Amino acid sequence: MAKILACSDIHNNLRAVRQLRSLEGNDFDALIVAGDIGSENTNEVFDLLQTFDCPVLYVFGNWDRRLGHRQKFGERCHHIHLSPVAVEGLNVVGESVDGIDPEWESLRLANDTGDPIAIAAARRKHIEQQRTELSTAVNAQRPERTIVVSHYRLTKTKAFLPDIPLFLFGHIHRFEDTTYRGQRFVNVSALDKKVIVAKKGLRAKQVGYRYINDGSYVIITHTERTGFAIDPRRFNPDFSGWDRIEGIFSSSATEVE
Ligand SMILES: [Mn+2]
Repeated sequence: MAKILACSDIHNNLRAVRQLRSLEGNDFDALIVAGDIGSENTNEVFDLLQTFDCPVLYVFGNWDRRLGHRQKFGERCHHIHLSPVAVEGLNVVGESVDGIDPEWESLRLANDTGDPIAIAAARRKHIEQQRTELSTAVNAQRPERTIVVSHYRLTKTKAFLPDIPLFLFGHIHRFEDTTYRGQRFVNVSALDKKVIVAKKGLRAKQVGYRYINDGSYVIITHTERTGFAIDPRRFNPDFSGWDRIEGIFSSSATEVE
């Protein structure tokens, strides 16, 4: 049996990672991060994730544009972009379209004629090329036992990854578990999920808004006999004494401890 913890969208929120750490034990075969780690305290985030005592497999998202594809964050951390890692009878592989990709950087320089249309065309070609590489890497070894991880939900997967049973993604901060044409798509949702609140009975406009982090993630188990089971979990913080404020995001709000 394989047991995997999958999360996403950390957005530099170290406290959210500490909360996750305090909620879960060391019985995972792997940890998966579906992007948006954040580039402000990346090393601290990975140091904490590595305390789970298992490989940390990640892809990049739009918050990770300043991070290098080949940057090293620790012995146990693996950027799984086009690069499968074996986990208890499964393979886990990913796709990063964000971050500093040395292959694209050299292509971009070679194509730098000052023509933005030519650059855009080269970029599209490069992404297509990566999809082909991903498809080749996946189909080379038991695609029916492979999990594909990306930050944005992949589309048209029946065309280039037809035998993959499970896709994990993030970016949209909402848990989702859907099956489409026999393939399962799970939004593992956000560890960093700030809910704006105001003290019950007080006039928020006068005393200011606060936030409570209601992060969520999933636990994935896999057995040969029963296939994949997805168990969504959340921090479930105590909202008693607070009113949730919908439709407002206050960047000056401080966290309720
Ligand atoms: Mn994102």
